[in-house]
Amino acid sequence: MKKIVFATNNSHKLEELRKLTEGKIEILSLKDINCDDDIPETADTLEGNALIKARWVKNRYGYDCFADDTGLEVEVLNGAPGVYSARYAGDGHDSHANMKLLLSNMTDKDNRKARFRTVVALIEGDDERLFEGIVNGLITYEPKGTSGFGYDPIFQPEGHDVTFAEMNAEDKNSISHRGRAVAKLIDYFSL
Ligand code: ITT
Repeated sequence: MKKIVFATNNSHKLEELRKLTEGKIEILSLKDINCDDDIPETADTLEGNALIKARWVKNRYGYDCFADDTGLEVEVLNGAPGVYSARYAGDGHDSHANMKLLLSNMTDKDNRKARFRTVVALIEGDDERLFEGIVNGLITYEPKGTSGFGYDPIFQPEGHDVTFAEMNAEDKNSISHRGRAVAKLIDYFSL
């Protein structure tokens, strides 16, 4: 089976990726290659950060790999928090604080349209490639559900009346931003 490193420090993403690629790709984690670096994400685009993470692993550890950078883009906030989604309420990757701030910035907003966008950067040898996945939806007025991670409790995907956090992992994966980007990656590998 094809084997490749997934450059993430987010255990939830790793778990989703392993489910999405089950039987097709063996995903190695950063732990598996003895990397516990806190990879800096200094770009101002998802594409830029995904490439930084993948290049970090390729250049320092030598493995072919891919990385994912994801942002929640809210229409009425001109695309915020976007590339800054992880640090919206400050450093520390605190999902609860991030959701609370987002909901408070939207209390008087009727336009709840938002989308999750994932960019996957793949590096194989000298070859770099990007794959994008998008899911449109709405920001709810309060958090609902306990599955998933990050902003899942306040994101209701288009065509559904529940949030990502009220769906099981398979249902989220089948329509999510990450699921769509990874489907393109699997397609590219012709698996
Ligand atoms: P790595 O960079 O190590 O992969 P990260 O958690 O820092 O992990 P991002 O830079 O892509 O990941 O941060 C994106 C933010 O958006 C972060 O706060 C996540 O919790 C959130 N996020 C990413 N994917 C999500 C998803 O599928 N559902 C809900 N929130 C998500």
